[in-house]
Amino acid sequence: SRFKCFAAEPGFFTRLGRLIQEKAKSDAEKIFSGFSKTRDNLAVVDELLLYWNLSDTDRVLDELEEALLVADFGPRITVKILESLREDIYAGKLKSGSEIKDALKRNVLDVLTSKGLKTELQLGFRKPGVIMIVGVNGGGKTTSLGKLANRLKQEGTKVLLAAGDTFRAAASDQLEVWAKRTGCEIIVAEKENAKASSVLSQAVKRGREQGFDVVLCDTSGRLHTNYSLMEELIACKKAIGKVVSGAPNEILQVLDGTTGLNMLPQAREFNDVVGVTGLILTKLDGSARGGCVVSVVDELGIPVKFVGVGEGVEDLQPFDPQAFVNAIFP
Ligand SMILES: Nc1nc2c(ncn2[C@@H]2O[C@H](COP(=O)(O)OP(=O)(O)OP(=O)(O)O)[C@@H](O)[C@H]2O)c(=O)[nH]1
Ligand SMILES: [Mg+2]
Repeated sequence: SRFKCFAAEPGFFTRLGRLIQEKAKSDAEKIFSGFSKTRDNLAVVDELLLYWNLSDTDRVLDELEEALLVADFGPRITVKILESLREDIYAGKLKSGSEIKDALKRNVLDVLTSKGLKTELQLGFRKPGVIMIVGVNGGGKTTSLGKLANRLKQEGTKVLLAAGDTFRAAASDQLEVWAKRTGCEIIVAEKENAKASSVLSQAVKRGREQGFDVVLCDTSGRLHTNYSLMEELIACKKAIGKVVSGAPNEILQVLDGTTGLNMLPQAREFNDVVGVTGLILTKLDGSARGGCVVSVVDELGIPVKFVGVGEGVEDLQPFDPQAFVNAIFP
């Protein structure tokens, strides 16, 4: 592949991250269709603004507020955006419905980009780059890991999967299916009751010895309130770091997009315990609450790196703020 010839050069992972990110722009249709439910939820915005006139402003802004809250933008951002629109309307800076809509889009984009958060994967300088996937049960960790493996594979990288979910019996079988589907190698526990941390550290060792570019580590689902299981994650992180210093380079937390703002407490807790470097918001195709993407970035200051917009292998998309804004406010 066109990527492989750069493999020995410095900047390998920077280029890889950028290449993947650029795909989001060429694949804006997937993002667009993935956010259809949220877009339907926000269609009222167009109706409101189509017939807007100055004397109507307070009523229209009240209804706009309602629409943003229903789509889970969260009270803080909603109030902030509405205040800014109100001010600009009464100052005479926004003179038509379409100008108001453009300003709304600009405001949302600002929230997503103002902190300068990096949406590309950051895999450091050493091989293998290690990504650990964490989150509560059933959020879509293993599926997202499989889709990510597929994407990395498409860029010509050599990927090793690590079945760190030693808790659920069928978990490694599920990951083996993804290994076959994507043509990646996989490390699973050699014996029953193996510790997750030792499986992951073995995998990273093998990744280092056999020249893998990236090791993707699955972990079992756990509630953020379960202290001993959260401790296990710390042990996994440490064990990986002993093999390759600076690893895991990315700790990506998977959040179920259908839960909307309810994802915030678990996101905070995981971040406090293991230090989350990026978020993957899944199942947005089944959610009308896609505004949570904006509130989660604003509340946590952690970038959304990928969004899951369907069950297919291609349906994990790099997050592009502009494509997202265009998808929800067409
Ligand atoms: N529609 C849709 N479904 C998804 C998406 N991501 C994951 N799923 C589905 O969510 C379900 C759970 O996915 P898993 O990947 O097994 O979740 P997990 O977090 O690994 O679960 P545990 O390992 O049990 O904690 C599966 O049926 C997936 O197909 C998505 O973006 N869109
Ligand atoms: Mg899983």
